[in-house]
Amino acid sequence: MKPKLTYRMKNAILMTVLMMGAPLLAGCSGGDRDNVYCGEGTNLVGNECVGYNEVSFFLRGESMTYFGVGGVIDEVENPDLEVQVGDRVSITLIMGEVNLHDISVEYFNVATAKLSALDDRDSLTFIADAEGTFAYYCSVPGHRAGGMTGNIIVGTGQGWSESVEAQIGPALDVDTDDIARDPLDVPPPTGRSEVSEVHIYMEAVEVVAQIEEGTTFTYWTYNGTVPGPMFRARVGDTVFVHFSNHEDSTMHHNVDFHAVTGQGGGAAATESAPGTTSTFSFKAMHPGLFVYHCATPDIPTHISKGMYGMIMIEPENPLPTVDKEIYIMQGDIYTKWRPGSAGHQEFDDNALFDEMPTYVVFNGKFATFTGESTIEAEVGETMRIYFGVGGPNTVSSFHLIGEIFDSVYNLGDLVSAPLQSVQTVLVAPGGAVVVDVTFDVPANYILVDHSLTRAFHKGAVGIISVTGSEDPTIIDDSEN
Ligand SMILES: [Cu+2]
Repeated sequence: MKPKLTYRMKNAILMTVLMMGAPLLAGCSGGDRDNVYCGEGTNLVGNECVGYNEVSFFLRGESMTYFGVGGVIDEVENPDLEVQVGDRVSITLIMGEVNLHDISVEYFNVATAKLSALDDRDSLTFIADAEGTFAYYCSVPGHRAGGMTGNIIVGTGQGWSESVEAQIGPALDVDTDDIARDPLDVPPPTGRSEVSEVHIYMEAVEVVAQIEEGTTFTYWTYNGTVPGPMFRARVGDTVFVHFSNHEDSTMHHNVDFHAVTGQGGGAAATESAPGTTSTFSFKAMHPGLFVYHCATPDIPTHISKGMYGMIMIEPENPLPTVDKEIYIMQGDIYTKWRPGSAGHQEFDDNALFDEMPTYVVFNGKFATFTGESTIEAEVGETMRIYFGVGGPNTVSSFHLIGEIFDSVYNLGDLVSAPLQSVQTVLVAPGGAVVVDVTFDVPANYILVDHSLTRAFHKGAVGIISVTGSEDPTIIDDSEN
């Protein structure tokens, strides 16, 4: 607290000197704001011409933090920047690392350029013409939530600091017609009883796609879809991961496999700058259905924007065969506007911090498996659903309206005997489950997160449309 007082006092003394030395209200022609001309060295604040100081701050961007450079804020993390009403304020960003950062002050509608190279610098300037407390922050997705934010305190810091409600911008051109991975895109069982080497190929790609009709969102993905591909290996196999980060990416990316025993699940070994490739291998020590996800800071942001998928490590005794296998993952997305807002949705760091998702989705999109994307099946068919939660934050109460799961390989455990006859199964973020269901009568069965606000308002809903012969001994609704 001490530096603040010191700085404020110094500033007050400077102001006093300036006030005594210059006829500050000269050139001010009265109360009508439109006709006011303020003389040199003064700025219009309200209806008055007020003498100002030139106030400069330097901030070094490093490790998801702004560090003050010089003066009373030297080496202070995310320092309060204290100025007087009317001051002409300049803030210079100095890059302390290779990353992507800027400084934005939304209230005064100014920002520095986005910088990436070590020691790069750029400045913003504005006139502090309103008393209050105003945030400065890094506008790169995830960086505000990751800690790159502080306050500009103008005058007492009290007063009107309400920011204007921003309007959604127009929808962007899409890079892909469908961000959702086809739920039927499941690799076949290995069919092996011997161990082997398995090679898997992953590419981090950042794409614009529709999150719902008329609304676009910038996703970060593995191989261009949400979730990334499902992979399959067998316990004891050695898996070689070939990971590349597309040259057009704005961010570093990597992958952390929950199936890996060892440092970060492979995150450090795969950390890749745009346009680079890395490889590592691991031994599949445990059978199970495992989530993988990006673990580059800000990790929750990378996951929320779509960087997750699953790998199945088959047990020595394979699961019984079924007619159809499908692959679904739930994720929570944090945007500035609610679902149904036409335009380009922006990521909202504050909503992420508060864990208040605007969208909760299956395979990346609002109400994905409806309309033309409805999943189809026939009466008598057995279906196995590989279901995981990428999150980053929401637990799923996974439920299929109109059916009961015959078998549940709870927690993705493929060794223990499955649970039988289950209505709803809890799946943690970074967790998975395998459920088997047999369709006995035709219906539109509805997949939901049974935290139903998420299903019916935020998008965690899909349909399995089952056709075939009625069976009135099971359900007789012919009277309706
Ligand atoms: Cu990433």
